[in-house]
Amino acid sequence: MTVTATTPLQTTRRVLLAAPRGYCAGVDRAVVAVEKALETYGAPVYVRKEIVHNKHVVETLRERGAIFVNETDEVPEGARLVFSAHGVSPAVRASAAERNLDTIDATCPLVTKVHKEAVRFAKDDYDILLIGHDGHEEVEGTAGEAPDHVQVVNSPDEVDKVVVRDPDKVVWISQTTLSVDETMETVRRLREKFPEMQDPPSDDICYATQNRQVAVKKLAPECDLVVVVGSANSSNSVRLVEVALQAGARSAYRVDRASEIDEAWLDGVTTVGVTSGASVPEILVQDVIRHLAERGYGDVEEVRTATEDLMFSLPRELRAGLKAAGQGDERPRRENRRTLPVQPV
Ligand code: 2E4
Ligand code: SF4
Repeated sequence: MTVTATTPLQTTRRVLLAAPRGYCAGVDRAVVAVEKALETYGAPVYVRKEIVHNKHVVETLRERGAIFVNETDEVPEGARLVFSAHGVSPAVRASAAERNLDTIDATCPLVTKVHKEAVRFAKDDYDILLIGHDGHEEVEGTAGEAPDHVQVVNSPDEVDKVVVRDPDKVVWISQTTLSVDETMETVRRLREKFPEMQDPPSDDICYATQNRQVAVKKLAPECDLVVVVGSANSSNSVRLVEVALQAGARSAYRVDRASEIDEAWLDGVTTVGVTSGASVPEILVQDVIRHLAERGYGDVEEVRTATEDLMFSLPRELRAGLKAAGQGDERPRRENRRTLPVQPV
């Protein structure tokens, strides 16, 4: 008889908690930018679109005096407007300037990097294949840098319909929050079609997106259920559900908050994986952990695949404003503070 080594059968209820999870450097910077703008200039501070795609963050900032708008023409002439972390096109900047808006640009620097790639390749007259989701704010902003050169490729299945002017002058770039595996499949099919296609100068899918996917992949095969905390319009959070299922989780769901966990999801479940998207405050994850502990899942083990210490300085316009108001731009590291006040959820 051949005896093979197997993992001992897990019989006690437990939680595997992914790390890294939650806030990335770009989200932290954007949320702090709105908080500091409110503290320094007073309410209202206008914000174009959701500063990050998280209901709790948006509701909390709204209570403090932020006014979220869809477009610049909803903002009174001369008022202060923050651009969200997902970035804006030059057309949006121009319309804000026309209205004399005092803008604070909270675009994540890693999104700005992709904008610069689009500008550079358009200048060299490349056909730019932007892998990303049509209608997502980040894709609108990046495509808006070079609308005549960019076409959006939503998925591997869309590769068949891509047409370019010169197959020897094509480059692909991407949204920052995609599934790494699905994007690589899109790139593989594009390269089959356009063998001379150029790669972007560096990874466009950012470090935070990649790290959160690696962590959830590690714990997913052991999980009967994976709970991803994040909002429905948060691309990177939704991708974590897909990645967990592809990596072997028996089931995976996204919730905005603990109370959305359906009791039926826990039927027969021994191991629950928990993670959160890059726009999700840690207090929402801790609520989920408490909720699960009350149902017998009190044993929590962290599964860490990377350590993150990146921190971006605040937007330049805000730093100048803080200096003029005699305030500093320092902030404690994310892990040492609550970015948002604790509220009943
Ligand atoms: C800016 C760029 O892009 P996604 O929908 O995942 O945004 P979310 O606000 O959930 O996450 C933060 C973020 C912001 C990610 N990339
Ligand atoms: Fe920036 Fe990445 Fe965070 Fe998006 S997920 S805000 S690109 S660090």
